[in-house]
Amino acid sequence: MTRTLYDLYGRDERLRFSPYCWRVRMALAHKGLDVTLKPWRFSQKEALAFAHHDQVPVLCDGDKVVTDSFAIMRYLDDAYPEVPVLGEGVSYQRALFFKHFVERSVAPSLFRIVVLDLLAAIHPGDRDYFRETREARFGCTLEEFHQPEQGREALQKTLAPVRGVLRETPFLDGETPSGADYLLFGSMMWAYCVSKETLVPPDDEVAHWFERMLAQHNGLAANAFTVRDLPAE
Ligand SMILES: N[C@@H](CCC(=O)N[C@@H](CS)C(=O)NCC(=O)O)C(=O)O
Repeated sequence: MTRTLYDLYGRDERLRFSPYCWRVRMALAHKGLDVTLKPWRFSQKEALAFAHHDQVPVLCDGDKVVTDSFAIMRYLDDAYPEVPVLGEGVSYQRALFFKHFVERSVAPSLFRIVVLDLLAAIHPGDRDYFRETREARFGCTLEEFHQPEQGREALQKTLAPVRGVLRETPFLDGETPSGADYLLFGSMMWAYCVSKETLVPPDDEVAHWFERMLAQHNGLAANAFTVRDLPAE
């Protein structure tokens, strides 16, 4: 059976930084499922028309088409129930809470730190679109939104409960990583792929956890192409 994931790429086709695609890639690897990545960029909306969607990730699993990263994680648990990533019932509800925590509390701080590096990492043909849509969303220019120190300070505070868990277990989901780890990792990997900025202090529990996450699934993320592999533009 063919399994394909539409995956955002940037100014180099090897640069894959979407936080939502990363959480799905980690979930697929968690379940030992192979996938072919299909490079996609913002201006290629027509390529997703078959899915009636305009954002990545889009997963095509045989005949089944699934959009939205969290829905894909849920689909993977339904279709491949061994080693669940979100689980069911109480476990699912907690993962849902954590997804909102990551998207509403963690991602905005990361955005403040890396927004201009992100702009530079995006394909040149997508930059005007990105600027226009994100400036409309933020209500200010990307340059005004770029506040790395403020972002780092907010991130440190926001990650306090995460740090609390990591003082007790090596991963957010316990002794081995699962859905919660992939949800947070997706966002941190996004920032790490596009920027060399320090996100959390190197001696922080979250920094150690991030290193452990990079190494998971045979170094799937550790081996990913990042801006560190690119010449300066
Ligand atoms: N809720 C969606 C969000 C997906 C999303 O925002 N994807 C971005 C790439 S990181 C995208 O494709 N954006 C298209 C656009 O902004 O036009 C999910 O979890 O999959």
